[in-house]
Amino acid sequence: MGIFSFLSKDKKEALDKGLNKTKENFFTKIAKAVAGKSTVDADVLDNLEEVLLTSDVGVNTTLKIIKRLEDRIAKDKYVGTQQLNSILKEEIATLLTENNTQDVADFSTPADKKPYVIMVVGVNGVGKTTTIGKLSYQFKQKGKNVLLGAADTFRAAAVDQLIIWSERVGVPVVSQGMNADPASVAFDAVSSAVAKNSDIVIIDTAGRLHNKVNLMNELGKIKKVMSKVIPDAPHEVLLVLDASTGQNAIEQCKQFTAATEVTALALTKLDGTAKGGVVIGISDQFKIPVKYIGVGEKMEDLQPFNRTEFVDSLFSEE
Ligand SMILES: Nc1nc2c(ncn2[C@@H]2O[C@H](COP(=O)(O)OP(=O)(O)O)[C@@H](O)[C@H]2O)c(=O)[nH]1
Ligand SMILES: [Mg+2]
Repeated sequence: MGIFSFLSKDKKEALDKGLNKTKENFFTKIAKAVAGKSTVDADVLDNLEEVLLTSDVGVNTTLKIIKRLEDRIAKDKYVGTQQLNSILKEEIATLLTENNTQDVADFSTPADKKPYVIMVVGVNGVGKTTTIGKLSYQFKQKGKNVLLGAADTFRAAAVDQLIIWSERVGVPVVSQGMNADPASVAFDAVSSAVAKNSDIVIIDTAGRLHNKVNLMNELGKIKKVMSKVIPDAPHEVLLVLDASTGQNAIEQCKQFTAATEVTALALTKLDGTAKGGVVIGISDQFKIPVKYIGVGEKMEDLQPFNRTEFVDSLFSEE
C-alpha cells in the first residue's frame, strides 16, 4: 500500500492546490451570501444562486442545485446557515453522481484495443498538445508504448511543440512537418503504431480553421482515414477544454459535441483560475465523461477526474 497511499496523497495535494483560487472565490462569495443570516431562507437561496452563476457553474446546473436545496429545506424545515456548506457539498456530490458516466480510476486503456487510438480535439490554446504530453508520460509510467502523431500542421510551432514533448517524455512521434495534410499524418501515425506494435497512439489536431464547417470536415477526414487502418479507430475522441474560460468552455463543449462524436473530456488550467466551478456544470450537463483535469503545466500535472474527490477538495478547509 505504501507507494499508492503516497501517490494519492500527492494527487490530493496537487488538486487542493490547483483549486485554491476557485475555493477562495467561492467561499468568499458564500460568506457574503449568508452574512447576517442564521437560516437558509429565500433571500439566502437567491444570493446563493447568484454565487453559483458567477462561479461558472452554469445556469442549468445552478438551477438544479438550488432546487435540491429548496427540497431539502422543505423536508428538514430548518436549515441553519452554518450547515449550508456541508449541505451544498452533499447536494452537489449527489447531483454529479446521478450523471450516468463512469469516472476513470487511473490512466489505463482497454487491453483488447491495440493500438488504442486517441484523437485529441479542441480550439487553439486550450491545452491539447500539453495534455498529450502529460498523457504520454502517464501511459509510459504504466509501461505502455506510446506513439504521437503531429496532425496539427497549421503552425510550425505546433509541430515543434509536440516534438519537444515527445523528447521530454521519451516517446516516438510521426510528423510530416508544417502544412502537411493532417489526414495523411494521422494515417502514417496509426500505420506506424500498428507496425511497431504500439499500445497507444495519440493524434494532435489543429483547432483553428477558417470556420467551423472546415474544422469539422477536417476532423471527419482524419477520423475516416484512421479507420482505414483500424476499422473501429479512433477509439477515443478527447475534447480538451480550458476551464479558465468558464462559460466559453461550456459553449465549446456544446458546439463540438453537436458537430462531431466526442467520447471524453479533459478540462485544463484549473490551477490559476477562479472558474473551476465550470467543472461541476460540465460534469453535470454533458453525458460525456470528464476523464482528465489539468492542474498545472508540468508533466505530472494531469489527473484522472473523480467526482467525489473533486467535490471533497472543493469543500475542504485549508
Ligand atoms: N497552468 C496551466 N497551464 C496549462 C495547462 N494545460 C496547458 N497549459 C498551458 O496552456 C498553453 C497552451 O497549451 P497548448 O498545449 O499549446 O494548447 P493547444 O493549442 O490546444 O495545443 C501552454 O502555455 C500550456 O503550458 C494546465 O493544466 N495548467
Ligand atoms: Mg497544440
